[in-house]
Amino acid sequence: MFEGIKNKFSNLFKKLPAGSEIIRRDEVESTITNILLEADVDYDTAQNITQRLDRKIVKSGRKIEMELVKEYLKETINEVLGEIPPADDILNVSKKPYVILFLGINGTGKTTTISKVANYLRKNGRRVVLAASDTFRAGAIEQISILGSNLGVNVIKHTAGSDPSAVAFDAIEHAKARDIDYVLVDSAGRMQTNKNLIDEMKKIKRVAKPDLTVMVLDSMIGQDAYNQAEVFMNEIKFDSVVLTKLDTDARGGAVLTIVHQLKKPVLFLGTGQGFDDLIKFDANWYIDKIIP
Ligand SMILES: Nc1nc2c(ncn2[C@@H]2O[C@H](COP(=O)(O)OP(=O)(O)OP(=O)(O)O)[C@@H](O)[C@H]2O)c(=O)[nH]1
Ligand SMILES: [Mg+2]
Repeated sequence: MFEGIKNKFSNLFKKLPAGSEIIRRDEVESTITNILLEADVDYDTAQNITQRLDRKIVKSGRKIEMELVKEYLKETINEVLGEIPPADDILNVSKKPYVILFLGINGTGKTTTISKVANYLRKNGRRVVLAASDTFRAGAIEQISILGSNLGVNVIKHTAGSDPSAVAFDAIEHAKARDIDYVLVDSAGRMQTNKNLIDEMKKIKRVAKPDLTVMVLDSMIGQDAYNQAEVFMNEIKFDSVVLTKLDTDARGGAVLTIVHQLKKPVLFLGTGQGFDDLIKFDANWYIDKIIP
């Protein structure tokens, strides 16, 4: 994971042996900007990071070692990630059932993520039910039913084409009647038109009143992930983001763009197709992964 960005930073910081000073500040900074851009960090965020870094370098005087630049870079990224509060701990909630709605464009990994989150909750001793609220895509109900049965988790479903909000509503009633802790609501990623999709999401939100709305974004599409989220955000409020497919050659910089531009925390990272391929996002872990 994050091999590209990690190797580039590693090469940059290896260039000068320990103890030697950097000679061209501007060169180091433009290299860092490029590494960030190549890792799918958007231009504004990359600039913001290098400007802050520059201020730290300038402040510490003219003679500066590469080792210190690295520490400053880590510090800067930590500041960027710390500008918004981290995502809520979904294990530590006071409402029952706690309803989580998963949104996103088709194929980003919503349904797979739901199965992983269900697995995570189950492993932590929580009771879960799934709502098969993607009633639009052929095969979606079957897909989530199979995942549910493999996990040993109940799936509330209606027939294909039925009202997604009604499915969510029933799943919540089911949870209330059976003392179930969490309802995870799936949703369609595509409908006849984008307007239909957005209207449907709004309706599910109105009816299910989710305690947490999670936007699922595919890290493989780089910059577009951010653009997609922005479109959604203007229409439907969401609380946090799950970034999927980080096990592929996705470059991982989207994390910084999401936090800096969308001002939303990253809740989980998806790192594969299996139930256990889910990592709870942590800023220090991320920084250590991208800067060796
Ligand atoms: N490698 C990898 N594949 C993933 C990950 N998350 C999801 N996928 C795959 O991406 C594809 C789409 O995943 P789904 O969970 O069906 O996506 P969705 O958002 O529910 O798609 P729609 O229901 O069509 O809107 C599947 O083949 C998943 O196995 C991940 O973290 N890593
Ligand atoms: Mg799906």
